[in-house]
Amino acid sequence: MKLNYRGGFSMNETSEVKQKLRSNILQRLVKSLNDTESVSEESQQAVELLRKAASQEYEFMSETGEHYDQLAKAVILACNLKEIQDYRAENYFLSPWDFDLFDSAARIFAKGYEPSHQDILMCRSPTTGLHEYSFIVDNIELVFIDVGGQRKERATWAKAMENIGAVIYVASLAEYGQILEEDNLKDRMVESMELFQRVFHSPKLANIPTVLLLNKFDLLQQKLEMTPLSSVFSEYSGPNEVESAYEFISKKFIERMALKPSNKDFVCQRVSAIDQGNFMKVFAVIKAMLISSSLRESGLG
Ligand SMILES: Nc1nc2c(ncn2[C@@H]2O[C@H](COP(=O)(O)OP(=O)(O)OP(=O)(O)O)[C@@H](O)[C@H]2O)c(=O)[nH]1
Ligand SMILES: [Mg+2]
Repeated sequence: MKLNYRGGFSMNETSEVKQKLRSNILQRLVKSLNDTESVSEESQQAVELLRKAASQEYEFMSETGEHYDQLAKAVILACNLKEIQDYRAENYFLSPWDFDLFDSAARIFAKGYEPSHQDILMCRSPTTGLHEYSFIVDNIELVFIDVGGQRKERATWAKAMENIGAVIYVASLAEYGQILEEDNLKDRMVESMELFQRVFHSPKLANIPTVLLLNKFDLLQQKLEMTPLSSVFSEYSGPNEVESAYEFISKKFIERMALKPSNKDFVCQRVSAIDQGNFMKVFAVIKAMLISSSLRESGLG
């Protein structure tokens, strides 16, 4: 939305993203190293440096700081370690997204690096609190309220639900077979389906049109290759391919909605939030639904 309706990102936002991307790589690398049994003797020193840097990012991450060159070298070395490559190939936890990020480590840690638009879209930045963004789209002002999805963030949702025109619920298609950061017994997709049911049937949202965006469609193929859908949903007997998997997943979400009667407007769309063209097409569908819904409400539709 910012790229299309706000002329892109400010210098501050770009520089913040640069630090966040570097931090994303460092933190995920250290997590992978902690989960890996052992690394060869000659890599130990680099690994120790990474662990130290991960706990004292402020000191290590400044490009002009005394440790930066050493840190950048250690990151690149670690990303290319056989142990990490093997771990990445096998591990359930890592989303396919981590693959791209680790492969881009040399570029992202190069001095003078400036994030591209695509890099900015790739940056993981968990939302805390409520954030309002306003956009003018075809002369209509749309105000979006972004809330965090993690459990500790959900207490803020009640406030965000006041006086809204629609709910946009974003769920990932590529997170089945991965656990929550905050609960290592819970599958992310199952949690997301249960949560969708609660949001959809929340008394506060009765009659509020709802859009379900099944996101990360671009990652589904890769995800299926890594983790067959039937290994998580034993009832799935279809082929391990994108269209059939999408149909099954979307049906499971929609079944949750149908558990109780409701006659509010609803639309479900597959989407890839990092693909600008695709996202704008989906956005047009959402806009059409909202306009027809508000016309109906005012008696004009
Ligand atoms: N490949 C791909 N990556 C995506 C897509 N949508 C989001 N991502 C990436 O997924 C990561 C998670 O994005 P966030 O914005 O942190 O996720 P969020 O759902 O807002 O998370 P919370 O704020 O904690 O609720 C980021 O690195 C994004 O670049 C997508 O459609 N395709
Ligand atoms: Mg967020």
